[in-house]
Amino acid sequence: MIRRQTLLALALMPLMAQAGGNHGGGHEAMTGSPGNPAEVDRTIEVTMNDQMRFDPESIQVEAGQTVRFAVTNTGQQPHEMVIGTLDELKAHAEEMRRNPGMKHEEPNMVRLDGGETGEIVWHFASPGEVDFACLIPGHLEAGMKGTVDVQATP
Ligand SMILES: [Cu+2]
Repeated sequence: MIRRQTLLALALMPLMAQAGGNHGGGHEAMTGSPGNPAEVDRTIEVTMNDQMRFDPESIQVEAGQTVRFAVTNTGQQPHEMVIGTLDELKAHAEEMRRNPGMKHEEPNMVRLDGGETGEIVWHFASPGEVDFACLIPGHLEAGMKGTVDVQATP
């Protein structure tokens, strides 16, 4: 009986880990929330390219800031910038691999065809590290990701 429960617990563990990586509200406090375009503190320009890179890959902001990411796809292929924790982003990338036709439009992301520009307005509430990535199949795996270092307000 005990052995059976242990096995069940072990079997459930990967599922639980995966569920934790989904769009649970629990992460929101950590990564921030959609920002109010009328309250933007600063604009940061980001480019995405067919070398599967964001430029810059490393961004610093202060906790409490609302940031407008002005994003340009300088490549020919579609790319997207999605903000979240790396676990969340990987789980989402896996979902997209299983459903290639999946359309997703959320305030934490912008998807752009080659040459297009767009923006994300995001409020970084608390200090910590927030990740961003391109979730088009193969892109995150090729290294298309970056981090926002949210520093404590002095
Ligand atoms: Cu991409």
